[in-house]
Amino acid sequence: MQKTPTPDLLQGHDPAHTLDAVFVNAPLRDYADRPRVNDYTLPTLGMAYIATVARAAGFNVAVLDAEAHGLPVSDVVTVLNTAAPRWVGFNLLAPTYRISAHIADRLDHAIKVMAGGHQAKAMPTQILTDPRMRRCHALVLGEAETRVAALLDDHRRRTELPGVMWMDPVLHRPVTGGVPGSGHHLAPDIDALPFVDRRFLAQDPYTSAGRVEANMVGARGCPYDCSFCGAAVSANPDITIRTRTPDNIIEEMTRLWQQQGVTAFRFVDDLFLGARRIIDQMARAFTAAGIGSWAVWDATGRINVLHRLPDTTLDQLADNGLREVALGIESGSERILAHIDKRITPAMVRSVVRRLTERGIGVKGYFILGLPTETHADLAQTVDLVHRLWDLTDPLPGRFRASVFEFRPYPGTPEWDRLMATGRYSPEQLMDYTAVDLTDAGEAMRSRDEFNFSVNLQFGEPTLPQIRAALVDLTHQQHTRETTS
Ligand code: B12
Ligand code: SF4
Repeated sequence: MQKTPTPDLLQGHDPAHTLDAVFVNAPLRDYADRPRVNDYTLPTLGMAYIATVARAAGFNVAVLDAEAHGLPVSDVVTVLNTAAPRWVGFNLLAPTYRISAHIADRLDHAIKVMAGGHQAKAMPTQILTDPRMRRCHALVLGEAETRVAALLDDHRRRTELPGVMWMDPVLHRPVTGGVPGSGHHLAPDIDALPFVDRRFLAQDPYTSAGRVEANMVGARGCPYDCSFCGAAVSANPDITIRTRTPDNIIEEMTRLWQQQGVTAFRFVDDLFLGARRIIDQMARAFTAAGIGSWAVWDATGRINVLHRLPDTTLDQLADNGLREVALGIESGSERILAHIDKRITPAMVRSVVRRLTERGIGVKGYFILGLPTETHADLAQTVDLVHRLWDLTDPLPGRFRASVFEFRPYPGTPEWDRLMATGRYSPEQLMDYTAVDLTDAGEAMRSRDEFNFSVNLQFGEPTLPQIRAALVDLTHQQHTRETTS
């Protein structure tokens, strides 16, 4: 018998009082069709920030992470209609838009909808004119903490808020709010924001191999323009790049340690180790605070920036507890790296990976197969680079692990614009993300099943079966290395 979904799936609210809002992270696919096979996903920190600020402003709000709970879409609708909040908010990413719109369409009439996230920024008009989003009273472009709190207040008007859009009922076209002096909403002071209230998160802090771990956002925005990336600077002209002060970050880490026993942290933002000045500042502050004596941490970084760092700084980062750096390597082909504006070379990659792993710092390298214009030779060079990095790091104290994805276009990115300019595709084709079931290929593919989706178009020479065979092979080899070492 199927279980009735209960509002227990809602996180962080006060169940004794009426709900002002539920913020929903839609599932990547409908888990009624095929259950989720993975039991961990990174937390939705953006929505938790919004919920934290709304609570501080006096509202009773919850987060429903339908991806983390692996919920069927019909259960999400039932939970929301049963909870009957005044508002439901959606974090729209390109691949989760379709499911989010489907849920919004089935909400009770009394519930108002607001939405934000990358897709909101990339395609606002298409969203507001989508009949399934007819109850969308506010589409919030960009960082939304203070504007969401204002929207929940019935006395505040959306017309006052910059970057908030809705469908004008008289003009029948999208309009945008904002009055002089309201610009501060667009780039909240990230040191002044409260620390994320983790009661809004389904799986954070969490325990892994006996250690309590937590995810954090250390910075916002990225100055680079990698052609495939939703965080690319040209896709986010509204974002002011900011890093939290080292003191503010250290205070949150220390509190998590003292209150919840957290001793491992993962900075999930675009580019925590992305600029020399910030790295030097963080390293000095972490050393002064003795972070390395009780914590380990993982962060995103950039190869060209790390390449320019002196050995002494890398030594200091290792002493500070830096456990693993996530690096976008993407391709082993110099031509493809130039085409996607990555500003790195395979030689730089090898040197940075060696220098980090020599110091015991792990490296997680992200790769994309099937990028536009990729040739068979380019794909072979990527596969070869992964093997060379495994071989290079095998005798060294730090591990290298490869995480391989199939290319998917996202609206608003430079690659999307380039593909559209060819005249060969429609937006609907480029956004037709469908789950690809590679779980027959074993445990390695099951553990990352939710990330296997595709628009099923061939953008270079290798065919989709060839791309997926290479992806499965590399993922399988990576898994075998981890489980047998
Ligand atoms: C950590 C991360 C994840 C985590 C957590 C995702 C999550 N839902 O929060 C995991 C690993 C689970 C993940 C999964 C996926 N991710 Co991801 N992820 C990121 C990453 C690196 C950081 C996100 C983050 O925490 N930022 C910091 C916070 C403060 O910002 P934020 O999340 O954007 O939230 C702010 C605003 O967007 C807005 N907002 C957010 N939610 C809402 C809701 C409402 C109601 C409103 C009004 C506003 C609003 O206000 C927030 C606070 O200021 C970004 C890169 C980036 N720059 O965003 C990619 C990114 C967002 N991910 C992306 C994608 C595509 C995905 C996946 C679909 C799969 C994939 N990687 O290919 C899945 C989606 C699963 C899902 N349902 O969440 C793309 C989005 C591209 C696009 N145009 O849609 C990005 C930009 C990276 C990329 N590949 O280009 N991701
Ligand atoms: S891939 Fe990384 S460096 Fe490139 S634009 Fe995206 S976040 Fe920035």
